[in-house]
Amino acid sequence: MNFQPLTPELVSAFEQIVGHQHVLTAHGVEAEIYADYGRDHTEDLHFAPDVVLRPANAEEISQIVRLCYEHHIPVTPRGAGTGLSGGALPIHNGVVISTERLNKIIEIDERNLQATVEPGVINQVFQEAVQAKGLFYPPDPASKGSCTLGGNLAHSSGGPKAVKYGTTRDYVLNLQVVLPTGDLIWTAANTLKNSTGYNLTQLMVGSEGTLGIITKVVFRLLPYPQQNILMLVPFRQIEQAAEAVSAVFRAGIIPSGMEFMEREAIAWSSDYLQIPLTLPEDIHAHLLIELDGQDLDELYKEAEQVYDVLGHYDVGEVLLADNATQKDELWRIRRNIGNSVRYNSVYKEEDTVVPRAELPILLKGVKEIGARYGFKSVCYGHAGDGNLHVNIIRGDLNDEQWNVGLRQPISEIFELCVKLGGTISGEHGIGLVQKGYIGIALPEVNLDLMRGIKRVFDPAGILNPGKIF
Ligand code: 2HG
Ligand code: ZN
Repeated sequence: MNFQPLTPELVSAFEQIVGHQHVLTAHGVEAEIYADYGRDHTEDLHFAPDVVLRPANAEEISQIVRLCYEHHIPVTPRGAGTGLSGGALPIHNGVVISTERLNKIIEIDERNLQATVEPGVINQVFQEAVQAKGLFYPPDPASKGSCTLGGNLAHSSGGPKAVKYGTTRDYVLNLQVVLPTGDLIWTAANTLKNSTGYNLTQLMVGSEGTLGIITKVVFRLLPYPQQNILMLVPFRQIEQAAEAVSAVFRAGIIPSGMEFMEREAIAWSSDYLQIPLTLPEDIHAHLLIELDGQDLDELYKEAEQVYDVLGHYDVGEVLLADNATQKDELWRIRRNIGNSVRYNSVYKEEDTVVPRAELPILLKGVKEIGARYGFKSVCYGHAGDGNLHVNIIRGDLNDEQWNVGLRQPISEIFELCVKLGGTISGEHGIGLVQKGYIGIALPEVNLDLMRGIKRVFDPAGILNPGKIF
């Protein structure tokens, strides 16, 4: 990649476009603020951009990208920097384009149950805005309070509700995108159905900021489910918690949340949040199960069926959260596991995913590989999707063990996923840190097709270079 250095003429051209106060360089703002634009939530990695630009709208982004295309300057698009595979890291320095100022909810169309939104809107802000109108936008990443919709689109982010409602890609009707040449396009129409040529919308969703910068999105919405039941189920044997997951679905229940947490995950998070939680010695894992809908009586009947299924396992006393405060507390504990692990240690996040009923074999395999190679892991995640987050804890591993020694065991974990019919990332994407493993999941012919698509969209190879492949 023959990138050119940034010149003072280009920096002043950027100032003409976004205004002086929205051009940040290492010398302009406090070092810590500037440094933040060079990291995301991936391990403790940092890459310094040459300049950070904070455009106000799609037209400004289009002008910036056109200049970078003409002058071979690498561009890294950025939402809130909560990504977990290094997607927002400017690994070739150059320009970081932050979408933080594209933070408007343009329209909530109650007639069509659609909304037009800018990418810099925080996920939870959008969820609450539509909920105020009785509408529902289900995708709810653990980081929903800080992550942006643009980043959710870049990875087709999931979250606990994905098990019943699907992920971000299932709600996208249309996208306005700045292509790596600077051209501005809409990918489709604002329709629930579309069979007009290749699906550029779905190609863009999950492309991790490598095929275009999303500047507007039209989402479809659902009516808000007014009722929900939440239960925390303790298991004496960790494998049985994983087995019970698919048993609930086989009983005909589709929960709106089916989260697995091994003992340390729930213990570290409740400590981190200072939320007291009694954990009997003999309890080694929990399932957090949510049922939602419009009719509470129906939900209690479903809960009875779940209890019947759980009766076949060695479970402790089930906690049925019977008020909003208790529900919020249990969800806060689940949503902060990642933060609590980050607080305790640098970690490598392996976002493994397999067919749901294979989870017990995956879990057992991960622990066996950990024992064989001498690393500790804290496992939790969206068990209903067969998606297990394996947090490998750095602890006292030295640089050699951390950066080289772990490659083999991580490869074995991914090989096990693929053998079970799964793959190497369910929601966090490939970005920078999983690049070296993508060949375990995809043959060269598939990767060549993807490289060809990248060349068509980004002939100069300037957009988020060095990611995925
Ligand atoms: C979750 O499900 C996130 O909690 C991972 O996908 C969170 O590692 C994290 O920060
Ligand atoms: Zn997750």
